[in-house]
This record gives sequence, C-alpha cells and structure tokens, in this order.
Amino acid sequence: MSTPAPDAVPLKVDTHGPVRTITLNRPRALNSLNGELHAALMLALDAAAADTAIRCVVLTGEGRGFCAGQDLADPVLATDGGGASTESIGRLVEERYAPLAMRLRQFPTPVVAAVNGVAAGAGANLALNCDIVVAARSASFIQAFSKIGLIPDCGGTWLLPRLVGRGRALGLALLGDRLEAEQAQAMGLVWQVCDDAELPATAAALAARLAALPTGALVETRLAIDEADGLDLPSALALEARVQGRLGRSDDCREGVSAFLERRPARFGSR
Ligand code: LHQ
Repeated sequence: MSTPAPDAVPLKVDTHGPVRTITLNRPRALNSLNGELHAALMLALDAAAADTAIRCVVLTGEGRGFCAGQDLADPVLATDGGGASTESIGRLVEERYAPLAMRLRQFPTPVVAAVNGVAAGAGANLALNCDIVVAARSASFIQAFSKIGLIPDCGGTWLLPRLVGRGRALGLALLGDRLEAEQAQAMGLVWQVCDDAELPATAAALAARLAALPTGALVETRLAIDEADGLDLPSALALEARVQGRLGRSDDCREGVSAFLERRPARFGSR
C-alpha cells in the first residue's frame, strides 16, 4: 500500500482531555482553503461545538503556513475568461467566509489560534477571529486582499479597526505588507509570541487554562464585548446587568465564589 501524501487528509483533529486541536493540513498550498478544506473545517467546528466535553479549541496549521486564505487555484474561481465573476466571488464570501467568521465569533467555547507560519488574506482573518492568538516567532500576517483587487473579508473590515484602530487597519489593508509576529503583537493583533518549537506547548498551556475556567462566562464575555461595541454606554451597562444577572444564578458562579471563600481550587461544571 502506498504511503499517503502528507496533505491527503485536509484536516487533522486531536483531542487531549477537554482541548480539541484542529490542524489545517494542506501544507503544500500553505493550508489555503479550497472547498474540501473549508467544508472539513466547518464540520470539525460543528463537532467540537456539539461535544460538551470539549471546553477549548485550538486552531493551527501543518507545515510552514497557518493558512494562505482562499485557494486561488480552486476551480470554483475559474471561468471561461480566466477570472471569477463578481457574482461568484460574492457568493463564495457569503457561503464560506461569512459563516466561518460567524461560527468562530459565536463559538460555544474559547478558541485559540496557534499561528505557526504565514497567515494571509482570509487566513489572517481566520486567526484574528479567534479569542486568543498565539504566534510562533517566524509567523507573519498579511492582509493580502488589495494585491488581488479585493477588500478584507472573513470579518476583516469589522475586526481590523477594532483591533488596531482605523489608521493601522487601513495601512495594513491597503499596503498588504507582511507583518512579522512581534510587530503584530506590538499592534495588539497577537496575545503572545513564542519560539517556533514552543508553539504547540504554549498553545496547549493556554488552552488548558481556558478549559479549566467557566466556559459559559468566557463565551458570554466575548459575546458581550462584541455586542457592546455597537452600543452606547447606557445600553452596554444594561447589557452587562442582563448577562451578569443570568450568570450570577449559574452553578459556575456559585462554585467560583464558594471556592474563593473556602480557599480551594474551583471545579467548574459542564458547559
Ligand atoms: C497557494 C496560495 C493560495 C493557492 C500559497 N492559493 N495556492 C475570498 C473569496 C474569493 C476569492 C478570493 O479570496 C477570498 C479571500 C482571500 O483569502 S483573498 C487572499 C488569498 N490569498 C492570497 O492572496 C495569498 C496568496 N499567497 C501568497 O501571497 C504567498 O503564497 C504567501 C505570501 C502567503 C507566502 O509566500 P511564500 O512563502 O513565498 O510561499 P509561496 O508563494 O511559494 O507558496 C508556497 C506554495 O503554496 C506555492 O505552491 P507551489 O506549488 O508553487 O509550491 C503557492 O502557489 C501555494 N499557495 N498561497 N492562496
């Protein structure tokens, strides 16, 4: 039997306790997203979301890339004239990248992006949609869209100004320059940078910490921060009161307070 090619399976999934790691596995094309990889990723995210034993997901890439965005050689982009019609690109963004961004922003557990190499185009924004971004020192981020006549997608237009401010968002998106991991960290796009060899252990340690915290409260924190962004202060305060009122009655909140008072580690329940 012949040995399978290294990227014969588009996605690898590993589970260690409450942490599920999803690894994009098309290393020869820098894990760019064709239809098959996109579908596999959505299915893997659905499976992790449905499994209540999973309390944190890590998203990473095989090889020297994290994800180079849309697979520009995907036949779905080809037309007789050699270019994709505006309509088909619009549909692709609607059918693939918008659901992917929404899935991550509404995911029922924290999601850590472990950026192992170049993250370009929708691949960069895939990482930036995650709750915590940890990057290998050799990783980089490129808003590659302008070079092919497009705008940032997969949530980029919404995310970038919120993460780095309008001026930097425009600089990144218009110029499409490569941002090294440490520059990305200095701008606030990345939480932590580590040596390349340390990336899996660093991501696993962060994921284990997140998995031990009350999942519901972590997810509500993300949702409230995102929602508050579109609200005025009185509305944001009302939102906080509403969510806090609900979480305050939860078993996790009771357990956290009891553990504090009894000076013992908290044991949070299932999500
Ligand atoms: C690739 C790709 C790739 C296929 C590297 N596709 N093969 C939404 C809707 C519809 C349409 C368009 O897009 C979108 C959203 C988007 O994501 S738009 C942005 C799409 N991505 C890009 O424009 C990035 C294209 N890639 C690059 O600019 C470079 O590859 C980067 C800067 C990421 C890495 O450069 P290098 O380290 O020099 O690597 P390389 O260019 O030699 O790539 C290695 C291989 O990966 C190579 O294949 P080969 O067979 O020659 O070894 C590339 O063709 C392949 N590859 N990105 N997106």
